[in-house]
Amino acid sequence: MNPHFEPASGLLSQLPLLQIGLAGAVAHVRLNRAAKRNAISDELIVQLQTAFVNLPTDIRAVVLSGDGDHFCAGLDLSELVERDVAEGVLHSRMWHAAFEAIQFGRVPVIAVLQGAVVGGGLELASACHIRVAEASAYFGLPEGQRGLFVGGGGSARIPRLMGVARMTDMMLTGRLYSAEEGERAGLAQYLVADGAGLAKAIELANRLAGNAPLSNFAVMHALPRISDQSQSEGLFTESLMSAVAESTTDAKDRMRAFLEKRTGKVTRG
Ligand code: 1HE
Repeated sequence: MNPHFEPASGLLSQLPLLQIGLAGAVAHVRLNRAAKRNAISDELIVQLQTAFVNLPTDIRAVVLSGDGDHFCAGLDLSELVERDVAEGVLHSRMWHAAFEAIQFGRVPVIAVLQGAVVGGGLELASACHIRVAEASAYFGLPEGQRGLFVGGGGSARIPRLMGVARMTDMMLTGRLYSAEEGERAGLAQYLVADGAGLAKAIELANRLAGNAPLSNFAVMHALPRISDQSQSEGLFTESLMSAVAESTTDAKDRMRAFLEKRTGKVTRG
């Protein structure tokens, strides 16, 4: 855990498969199961959901990372062996609920990716809003080789990042994407050196924690829904969302600050 982060207290400190730290408006949630390469057991899924629905109200952004050399090895395969069909559906729905709490929660989430980002690990990463990949990261969907299909929302989220054709190829052939290829294909938005991911994600989290909360909410909640709508419905939703956002005191204060030259310009410097 980054030394600037204070360990969370209360319920958030009682989730042993996660390590949660708080620093100002940013929470750092770390998968704490390096011995099993952060494989996602039922217990871990429940703890992830608990963490994301119980974030302190003053938290405005989250960094999600995995302890050790790998972000996440996906589904805990040791728990899969005895499951019947009905249990399988419920299990998948449990993942959906947890990852919905991440994607459609209150605050944006930035994932730090290193080593294996595979199977359910890639599904978890794709439920986050921004992904920072270290050079060691690699992406794969070995479900095809394991006799499985994605069950954690991957079929809905991953094609929205990289397209159906690329995901089909990954699943059918077992193809792995390197960090660089993943960044080019849309699986990650930032590519950094090994060991530099957490600092980059914290920097980004602090930056977006300073945005108007309603603007962040609109990006997280309206943008993916508008992209699911027809152009006509999407444009109408956009008008409603933008009118709501610009009507807030926060927006008016920020626009006034620019007009009165009290705030920065949009420059590259
Ligand atoms: C695991 C898991 C796991 C590691 N479930 N126990 N996911 C996969 O098919 C990926 C499977 N894992 C791997 O390919 C490798 O473990 C890694 C490339 C990620 C890492 O390799 P390595 O050499 O660093 O570690 P390791 O020696 O393979 O694993 C260390 C331990 O973690 C070992 O346990 P140990 O008791 O022998 O020490 C492994 O058994 C354990 N481990 N990965 C259970 N995934 C909602 S549907 C989603 C469907 C999927 O995600 S399918 C993809 C599953």
